[in-house]
Amino acid sequence: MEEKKKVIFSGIQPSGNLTLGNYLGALKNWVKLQDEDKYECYFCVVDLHAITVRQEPKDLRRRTLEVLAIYLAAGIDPEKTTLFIQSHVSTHSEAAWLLNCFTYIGEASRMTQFKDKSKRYGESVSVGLLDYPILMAADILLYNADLVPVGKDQTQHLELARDIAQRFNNLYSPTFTLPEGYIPEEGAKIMDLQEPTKKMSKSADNPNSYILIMDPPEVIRKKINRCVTDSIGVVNYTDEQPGIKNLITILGAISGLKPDEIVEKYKGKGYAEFKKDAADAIVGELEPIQQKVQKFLSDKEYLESIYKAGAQKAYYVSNKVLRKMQKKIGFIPRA
Ligand code: ATP
Ligand code: LTN
Repeated sequence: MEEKKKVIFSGIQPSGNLTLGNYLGALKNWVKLQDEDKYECYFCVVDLHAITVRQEPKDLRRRTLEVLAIYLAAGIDPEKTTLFIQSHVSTHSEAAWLLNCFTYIGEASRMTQFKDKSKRYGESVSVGLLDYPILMAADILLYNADLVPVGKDQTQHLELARDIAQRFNNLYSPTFTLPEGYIPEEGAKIMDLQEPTKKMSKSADNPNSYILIMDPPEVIRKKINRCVTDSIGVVNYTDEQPGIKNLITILGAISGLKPDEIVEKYKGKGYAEFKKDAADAIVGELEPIQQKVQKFLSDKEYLESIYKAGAQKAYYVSNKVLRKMQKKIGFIPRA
């Protein structure tokens, strides 16, 4: 008999326009994993997560479809992979409630993402933001995912998912697979172009801080040209030069070159040339994707057929696990 394939689950929020960080830290690796043909992959547009901060309804609708189109344009193949929209699969919300009751306030409020974001919103931070990693745990555990490809910023959330899974397994009986993170070597953390000690984020206030997957070539060139570097003037991969280090990471993730190979290549050359090459590489990578995104977005019927089939499959798989959880907790099985 064929051995059971390992399961992969991941998602991106439609909470803003996707950045180069999302692409290099997440999407590009998903495509690689999918193409290895040894995993059963589920990739989701996590719109339930997006509403942990206020969203304009029409923007949320537009972006949700755009994220789906970006998945497809980046090379996610719906023939091989289950692609769906989180809110279309009700098991996620249901399982999140159950898991809430197996998570401690202390654990949830220790999450750095919650602490960072709640600083910004103060007292009016939503309970949803605290609950965010528990919904994420539900996403992952419902599919018994073995591997979760994410950027480095998500490792703490993954550990929480493992802790919750283990707690449930210990209290009842083995129910969930303990998921492992799968953090790419290159591109694990792309930094803000203006403050290169912070991660590049689609919710940053200054648009010069990030490159969007959909930024036109001239905008990409301008942003790279303006990105913060230093006065040292030598292309080196070191924490003392976080701006240059970040560009090396970006170039490496796109070209496959190792940081020291890039440093070697730019020995004796100035930042201007280095920046120009980095911008060329980014444009070269993103331009074909942008064209495909436009093509997919102009075919709403096709998009609909993809997310409809994806939700059906996802519901079927996740509902079995949800029923198991309910049964173990002590709910009366439905007649
Ligand atoms: P926000 O910036 O609004 O908090 P986000 O972009 O971090 O959002 P998601 O859209 O949920 O959050 O992230 C999707 C994926 O992209 C995750 O796997 C995350 O680790 C990855 N990711 C996001 N930003 C970066 C980055 N700067 N570098 C590498 N990976 C990133
Ligand atoms: N919190 C994640 C997005 C996310 C996710 C998931 C990632 C929600 N559910 C399940 C992997 C698996 C983030 O990247 N910001």
